[in-house]
Amino acid sequence: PGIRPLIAGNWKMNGNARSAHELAEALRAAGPSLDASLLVCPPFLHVSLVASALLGTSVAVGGQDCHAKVSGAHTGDISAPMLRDAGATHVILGHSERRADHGETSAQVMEKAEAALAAGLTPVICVGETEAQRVAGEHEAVVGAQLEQSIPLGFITSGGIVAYEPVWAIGTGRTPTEDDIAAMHDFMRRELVNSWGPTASVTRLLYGGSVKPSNATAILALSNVDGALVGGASLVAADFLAIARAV
Ligand code: G2H
Repeated sequence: PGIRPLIAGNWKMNGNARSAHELAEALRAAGPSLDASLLVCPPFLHVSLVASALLGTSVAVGGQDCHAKVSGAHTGDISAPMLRDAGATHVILGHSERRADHGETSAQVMEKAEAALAAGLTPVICVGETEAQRVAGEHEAVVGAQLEQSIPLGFITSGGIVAYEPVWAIGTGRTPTEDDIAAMHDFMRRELVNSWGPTASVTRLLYGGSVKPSNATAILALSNVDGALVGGASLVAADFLAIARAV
């Protein structure tokens, strides 16, 4: 109670200008009738056009990463102020695909989150264990360390969002059991409140990893699950909205 759920779409490296625009148009009308807030995170190239298409609606737009610096000689990178300028209000940071494909560390995620906050963006920091870590029973230790090492000062008080995405559930169609999700979200809540105080009792904790219309109702009903970070199913407007209606 007290936390309005957030359904966030991570479009990853998919689509083109036309499909991005069509997806935005399909979400335009739906926002006001939902009990959840909506966020979509297109590829950088499409942030501006999606933000324009969603201007004046309650659907927020975010990037999928940002650089820790404001500007400079960083070929191929995009800064937090650039995202803000393009109409974004949020940015996903430390997604496991960034950690795996680009070797991003929690320390770098913290720097990026600081840059995002300084630019007025709300960071969505992703954490999660690998399958080997889960099998070894290290999932809480891993996620606890990621939270400790990637969340900067000011994140909790600024409404920063945390997404739990077990790496082995991403894009695989496999999801943890409901008990496992609830246990991890309860653990994250305890850790955050221990570290940051009572303000963290209203920090949004999203679950991500193969969320789809068929499992959304059960997942979104779990204790301390305040929304979802949706990949594949966010590329189909009807599926994304069905997940939002499952709140
Ligand atoms: C996890 C998730 C969205 P998917 O990466 O961030 O993707 O829903 O395709 O598993």
